[in-house]
This record gives sequence, C-alpha cells and structure tokens, in this order.
Amino acid sequence: MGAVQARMETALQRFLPPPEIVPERLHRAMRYAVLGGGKRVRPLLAFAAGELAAADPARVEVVAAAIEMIHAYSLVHDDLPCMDNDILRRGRPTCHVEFDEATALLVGDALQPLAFQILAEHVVADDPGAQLEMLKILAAVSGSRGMAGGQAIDLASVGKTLSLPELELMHIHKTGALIRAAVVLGARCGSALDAKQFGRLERYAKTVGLAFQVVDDVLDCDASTATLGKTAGKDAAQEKPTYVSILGLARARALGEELRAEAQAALSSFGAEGARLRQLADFIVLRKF
Ligand code: GRG
Repeated sequence: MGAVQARMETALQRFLPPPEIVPERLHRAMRYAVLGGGKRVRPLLAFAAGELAAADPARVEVVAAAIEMIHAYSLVHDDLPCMDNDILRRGRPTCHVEFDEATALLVGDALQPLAFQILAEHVVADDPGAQLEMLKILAAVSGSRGMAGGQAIDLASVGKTLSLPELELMHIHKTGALIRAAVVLGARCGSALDAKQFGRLERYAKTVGLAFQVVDDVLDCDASTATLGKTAGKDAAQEKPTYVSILGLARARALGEELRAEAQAALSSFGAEGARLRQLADFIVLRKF
C-alpha cells in the first residue's frame, strides 16, 4: 500500500498544474485538495485490479490519478457550506476554510476536467475505442446517474427515514460508483480477463463499494474526529439516514463483514494475481479510519 500511495503522490504532483503558474491561488488550492492526504483507496483498487488483468502499471497510474482527482473534487464540494458544511478534512482545514468558498468551487470546476484531460492525453488501452469507452465510464459514474446523482439523493434525504434498499441505492451512486470505476478501469488497462472473469470482478467492485460506505457509517458513529481526520458523529447530528441509523451499530458492523465475505467469494476463482484485491477488501472493512 505504501508503495502505491507514494507512487500516486508523485504522479498527482506531476499531473497537477505547478503552484507558481497563473492563476497561482487556484493552483495552490487544487494541490491542497489533492496532495498530502487521503488513503488513496481508489488508486489502490485500480492498481490491484490492474495486477489481476496484467496491466501496465504506467497506464493504471493515469487512470488512478484521474479517479483521485474526481474524488478530491467531490470532497471539496461536499464540504462547502451549501452541502455538508464541514471545516475538517484529512486532518486539515477544508479547502474553503483554508482558501475561500469561491476558490473551493473553482477547485472542483478545474479538477473535474483535468481528470478527463489526463485520461484523454495518455494512452491507457491498446485500442482507441476501448480508451473512449473508459472515458465514458468515468463520465457516467461521476455524473447525475452516478456520484453527483447520489449526492443529490443524499441532500434530499436529510431528516427522512429511508428504507434499506433506498439507502443502498443512494450509496451505490454516491460512493459506490467511483469505487466500482476504480476497479473496472484499472482492469481495463490490461487485457488478461475474459468476460466471465470480468463479471466476477464487477461483482467484487460493487460489493466493496457498498462495504466502504457501510464501514464509513460505522466509523462516523464509533471513531473519533482525531482518528478520522474529519468531523465524527456528523451523520446523526445532521439527521442523515445511515446504515447505523437504520440497522443499529451491531448489525451495520455485521453487514460490513457479510460484504467482506461476499467480495472474497467473488474472487475465489482467481489465484495469487487476486491477492491484492483480497487484501483491499479486508482493509476496506477492517480499517479504523
Ligand atoms: C459534491 C458531486 C459531489 C459529490 C460528493 C463522495 C461524496 C459525493 C461526498 C463525500 C461525503 C462522504 C464523506 C461520503 C462517505 C464516503 C466517502 C466518500 C468518504 C471519503 O472517502 P475516503 O475515506 O477519503 O476515501 P480519503 O480522504 O481517504 O481520500
């Protein structure tokens, strides 16, 4: 994990505009939002799926950087006063607190197209048609039928009681879509998987995407702000429906474990080349931050 995280830090440094180039303040804010923090779960998943598909890591690095930029923009916008209104992210002041609201808005506006720019500028698949398909996947999971749509459902559900399927639908879009894309696009950088194997990988991706959110809900409830590097206990304070509010803490934890087992089962036909993905399913569910 450390090796991938270090590699990603270097790659992201390279892909981001230098801070001394005009407009300096925006570029500094973009770098603030992306660099020097975060677990890099999505890049880790992309590299692990790339390993499964015998992909060139140099290609996976591009895909992972694009996804991480979309992720970083989503956190910056999510923290804005008009959304979650938070002051702490990755153990530091949120982007709009460190800079200002207008700059934070522009950080998202700029990071999103940069993600597509780097994915279009670098060769990540042998066939240009396959690369175009990858661009389409990233666009779809980020937009109104993916992450942004999930966020809209999230904002509309504050103070409401959701059923479990409704909650799942929200999270499949808000958090799950980008996590799924990390796995799928990482694997698409290689060509070693047949359709059946790809189907299993997609099942894994969907399951860990959901597991990630279940655990996020549990941690929001039972971990400290210091450990998380973001404000703990916010879901309950903001009356947000979560797995914990619907199932209770014990059953939410048990659901995380069930999803971990399901993710491992999806990989059962793979050998050593699936080891990293297995470890990441464990990490996603057993993490403490
Ligand atoms: C603003 C369009 C738009 C979307 C925002 C993903 C999202 C949608 C908001 C984030 C809100 C949130 C805290 C969701 C819970 C799951 C999640 C995405 C947590 C943060 O991701 P991590 O834990 O963060 O991977 P790091 O800092 O490790 O990168």
